[in-house]
Amino acid sequence: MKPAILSYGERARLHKSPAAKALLEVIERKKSNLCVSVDVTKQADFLKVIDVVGPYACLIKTHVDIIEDFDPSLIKNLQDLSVKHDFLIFEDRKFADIGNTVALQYSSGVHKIASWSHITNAHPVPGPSIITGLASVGKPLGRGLLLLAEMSTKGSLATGSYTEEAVRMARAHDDFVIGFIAQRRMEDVGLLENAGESEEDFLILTPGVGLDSKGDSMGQQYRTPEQVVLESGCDVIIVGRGIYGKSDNVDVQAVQSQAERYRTAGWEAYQKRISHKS
Ligand code: S5P
Repeated sequence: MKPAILSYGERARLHKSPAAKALLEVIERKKSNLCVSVDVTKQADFLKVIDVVGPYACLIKTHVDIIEDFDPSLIKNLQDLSVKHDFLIFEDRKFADIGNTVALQYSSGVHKIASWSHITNAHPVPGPSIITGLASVGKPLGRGLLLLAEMSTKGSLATGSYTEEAVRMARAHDDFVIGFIAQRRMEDVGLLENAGESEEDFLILTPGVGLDSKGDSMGQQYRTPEQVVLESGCDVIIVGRGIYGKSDNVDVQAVQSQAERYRTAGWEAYQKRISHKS
């Protein structure tokens, strides 16, 4: 059965990846398919936003390298919030180098991403060796990888045969790749005719989501949760500025009400999707 017509809970029971299973379970438990992208540059703002949005999110997406006053205590505080509010952590590192280098970037350096991030992502541009490099570090820890099969930006080059190759790479490494950053479902992408019904269940996490704006001045393009989850069949909406607003002036009340609003919009779109198709 196609994942888009199954509930998150049913998919959690069927999934063999521990990271995908954990994400699907938290989505079902919290009735939230909202991932909040917390792209702020000060530790205090970062932790404040996460503490406010945590109850509404299944996943918190980080860019740890933009934190100006980073020190290792931040990771401990982030992990404590992840337990307090029951969400998973996704470091949006967008690895893009040879296997040996990405393995080092993932395991080592200041940030030691693999030690705390349940999910991370990579560009497929180097070919399958990027997956084997990252898997050598992440698989023993039960982590999961998303491949960037498409991007939300105007003029993205991740289209056509590039997207198809990303999907083929994921299929060949589905013991570590749990899904895609993409704008739509990928089940039919790159399949030969007569390939038959596939059993695969790749999660689709989708950025470029906004209820009040169509984009920004730097090429970002937004669609609504309904377009993303109901019309395009995606699983998780990724929302950044639509929720936290201006990063230099965090308004706790506003952040909380936006998180609630996006969570409701994402969940209602999912409920419509599974009731339409069953
Ligand atoms: O195609 C993409 C892939 C990603 S991961 N487009 C994106 O916007 N992202 C990320 O999602 C981006 O790096 C940012 O952290 C977030 C979108 O932020 P927003 O403020 O535009 O919602």
